[in-house]
Amino acid sequence: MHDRRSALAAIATLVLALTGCAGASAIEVDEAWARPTPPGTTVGAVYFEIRNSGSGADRLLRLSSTIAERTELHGTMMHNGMAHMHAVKELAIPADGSIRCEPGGLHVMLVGLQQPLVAGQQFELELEFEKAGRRSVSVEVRQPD
Ligand SMILES: [Cu+2]
Repeated sequence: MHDRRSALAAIATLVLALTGCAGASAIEVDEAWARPTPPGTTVGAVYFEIRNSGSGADRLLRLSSTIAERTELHGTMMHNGMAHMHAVKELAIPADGSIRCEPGGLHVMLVGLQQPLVAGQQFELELEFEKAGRRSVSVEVRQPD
């Protein structure tokens, strides 16, 4: 009985080691927040941090929300002293690393908001990763820190 248990434990350890070698990702999305929008505005921005504590890189492929017509990932580049936004098709999340979306940098753009974002509200944002699959996060509407 004892031998069998230790054999099972050895197999479990081996399986863990193998999946580690295959480069599993372990994704967490933290501190999701959005700035309140003035009335009449139909675009909003969402910020968060994506952490990958796994041994393999992952990629953010798609985003969606039910509160806007389109949910896009944008980057910000400075050109002649002006900030310009551009669409980012996919975002690599390095193994044992993190990506921060923050004002003036990477952000999620909500285009075609059905109603303004009001401080104190929350809404759901869905992220789809190549390896980690779908994650739903709750976004808090609040003023920047
Ligand atoms: Cu944008």
